[in-house]
Amino acid sequence: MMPYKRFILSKPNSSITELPALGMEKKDFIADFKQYYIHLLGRDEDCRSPFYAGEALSQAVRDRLMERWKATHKTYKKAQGKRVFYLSMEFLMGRTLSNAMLNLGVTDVISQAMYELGVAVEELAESELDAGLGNGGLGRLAACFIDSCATLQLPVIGYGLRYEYGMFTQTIVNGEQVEKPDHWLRHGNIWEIERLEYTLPIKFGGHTELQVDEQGKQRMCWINTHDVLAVPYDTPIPGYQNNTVNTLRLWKAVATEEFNLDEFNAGDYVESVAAKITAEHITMVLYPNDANENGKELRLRQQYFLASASLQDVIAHWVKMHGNNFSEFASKSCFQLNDTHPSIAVAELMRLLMDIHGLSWVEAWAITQQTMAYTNHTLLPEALERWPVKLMQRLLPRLMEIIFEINARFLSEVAAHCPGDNARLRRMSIIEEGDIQQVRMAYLAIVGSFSVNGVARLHSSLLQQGLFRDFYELWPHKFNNKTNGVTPRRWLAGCNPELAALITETIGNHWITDLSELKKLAPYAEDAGFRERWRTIKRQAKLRLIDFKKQQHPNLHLNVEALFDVQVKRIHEYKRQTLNVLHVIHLYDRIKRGDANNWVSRCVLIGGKAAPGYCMAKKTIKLINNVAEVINSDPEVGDRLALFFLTDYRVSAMEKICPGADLSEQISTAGKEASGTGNMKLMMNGALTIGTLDGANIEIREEVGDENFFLFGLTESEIEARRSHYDPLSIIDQDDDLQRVMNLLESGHFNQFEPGIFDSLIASIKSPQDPWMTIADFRSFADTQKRVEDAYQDKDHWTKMSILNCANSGKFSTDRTINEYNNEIWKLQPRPVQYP
Ligand code: 26W
Repeated sequence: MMPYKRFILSKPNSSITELPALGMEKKDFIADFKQYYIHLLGRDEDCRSPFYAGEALSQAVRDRLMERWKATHKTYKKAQGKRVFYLSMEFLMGRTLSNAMLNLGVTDVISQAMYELGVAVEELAESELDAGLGNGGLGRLAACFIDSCATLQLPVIGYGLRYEYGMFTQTIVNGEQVEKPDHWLRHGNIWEIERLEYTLPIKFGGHTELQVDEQGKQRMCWINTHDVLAVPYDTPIPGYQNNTVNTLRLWKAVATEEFNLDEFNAGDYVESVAAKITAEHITMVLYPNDANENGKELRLRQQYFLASASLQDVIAHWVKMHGNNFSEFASKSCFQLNDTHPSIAVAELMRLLMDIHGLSWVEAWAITQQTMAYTNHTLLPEALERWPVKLMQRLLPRLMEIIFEINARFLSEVAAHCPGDNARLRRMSIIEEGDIQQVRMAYLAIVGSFSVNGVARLHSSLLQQGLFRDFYELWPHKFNNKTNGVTPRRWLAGCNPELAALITETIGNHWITDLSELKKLAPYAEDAGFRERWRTIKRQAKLRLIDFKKQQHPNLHLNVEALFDVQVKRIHEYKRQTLNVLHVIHLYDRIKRGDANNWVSRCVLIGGKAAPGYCMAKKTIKLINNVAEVINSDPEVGDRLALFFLTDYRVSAMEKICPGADLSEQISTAGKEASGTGNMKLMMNGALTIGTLDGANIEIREEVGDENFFLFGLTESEIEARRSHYDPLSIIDQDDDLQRVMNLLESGHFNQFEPGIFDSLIASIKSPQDPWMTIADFRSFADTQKRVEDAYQDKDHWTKMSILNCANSGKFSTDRTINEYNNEIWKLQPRPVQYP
């Protein structure tokens, strides 16, 4: 029997599936650990690698997850309630072991158990590779969301792709980024379970044909396709100490075993076996672009593969429970689309309901429009996905027909609403006309959904006034905001156990699942003893961050008393790492010209990956490294200023960085950063923000108060007003400090033996067309950095502000975000899980 054919036990016998609950005490973990280490893995005392001990421990932890996973499954099945399916091309999960221990509530028990065996649990946890199946904010948000869904006991399933290679590993060679493939599965992945029995076929290519079925009904058939199999791999997602374990289901592409040999003659045997490779390419690698759609065919294949596999899976489950009756499908399902990446799901759901399950267009469209919800994550026009009609016709002919029909019906609705407004029809059409006809995926998503949301208040309102204005005028009720968050389990309790312990000692432990409780810390900002403890913990975290940094730069000396100034995020012009560098050069120049009275030592840490094809972002990395080289090796600078590039920024790196940060740089051009979430992690761990009025910074400042936030820069409307007469050269002319900075840059001070390498970067910031207006914000940035230094000199006051930042970060828990999604969009009932 093919393993992917569903097998059913003739009469399910409960004795197969019932086991007594596993023990959760120290002795139980010691016994299980030994058994896995010795029997399963075959290791002994000669094996010194933390990896195998980590595997044995993970296995023991996984067993505990598994029992609760089954219990959760049964609970949801019994309830027969509504479910949500979170469709995302990215889930940036990071490491699993320590988070699983935290959420199971066994961190301390296991540390003690391992200690007795002479093993340091931290070392085991460190040996785990990151699951880097995402680019940045959007992927990490998906990971934080599913943590909160499980913690809130909501029946939500994450659907994504199981990339063989995740986000590339970044190395730096001669100051430049060099990408190395991330083969994260090379040692296996203990957290996943292959589910061959739920394998599904996915169609590509072929053509459509109208056929008449047995009942004489006409049905569109999509035939002569090249099919690829989608095999699901499930990962358990535990809630925080509540017995809920939800599912993240990731699809792997596998060639059909038949090789379609009948299509070929015997002479094509090798070619047909080789076709297997093409099929399996689909989930081979994550596209490392974070804000630039690049229209590659393989990417469209990935998107359809995710959408079709996930929808077929949901529908197969529905049919198993309800037969071919879809009358309650819409009231019991919701698909949340993480950006436009999975939005082909709108057309795929239509296809499955009509062509496979025999519903009419009207019935299928009603279901689609009641079940799809779309989240937008960016305002940058270059990030908006469009697919050539020609490509879609070739790859997904049936879907293209359906999209044309959706568009025709939609445009007649618009025409009825605004008779005679042809310009509007043209603007709103899902099909963009022009030399190359293209499908505008964001418009398809809006038309097909009942909810459209942005990810911070400013972002959502800019969507309504700008990018999606016509749609907002037509359907104002669809539009809403859901300000992002981060999970406090990973981003405070897990990554900063010392601070978490102090908080729990002070206000109890309810904050872990109700982050608004942190408000109770505010009065302690006035308590000198508490401040002292807070400072000590921050200092310890800074020392650990120095240690972490030493792994990359062994002969490095960092002053723990210095202000740790951190900017970690993808490298992009709109995020303005360049502005940060200009300021560092300015500080360097001040030291060199002897303007260093009352100096505040500063250590600037910048980290992030550049998309491999994004030249300007790569130049920015080179600039950071070159400036760092000059500054760090200048004896005159000493430990007053240091600049470091943090190589290979990723989830597990942020877990070490955010506890040790004093200052969080959130300096994007106003109106460009949809939300930001690194800003929230840093705030939660007591960093102060220097930031523009952009994305969630606005709400962060609102929560913490202007006096505890360093605001600078032009506002979104000022930026837009300035564009027509932006004159960076005259700004440079009128600012001595900036002029000196530009002179240093232009004279080749940082690239003495590499003439001209920064010319393009310099030209772009000096151009009146610079969309990011870096030069416009320099003065205000430098002045505000001066205020930061003055504030840092008053240690006590700084600590107060640090405490207040943490105390007022409660809003930025994804528990709050997910409650809003649930109350306003999903409307799920929590389903508590009893176990044992
Ligand atoms: C087409 C390729 C592509 C891939 C990813 C285009 C665009 C993206 C996303 C826009 C990348 C992303 O991560 N966006 C970020 O989403 C976060 C979560 O909502 C926000 O906090 C960030 O501001 C936003 O840049």
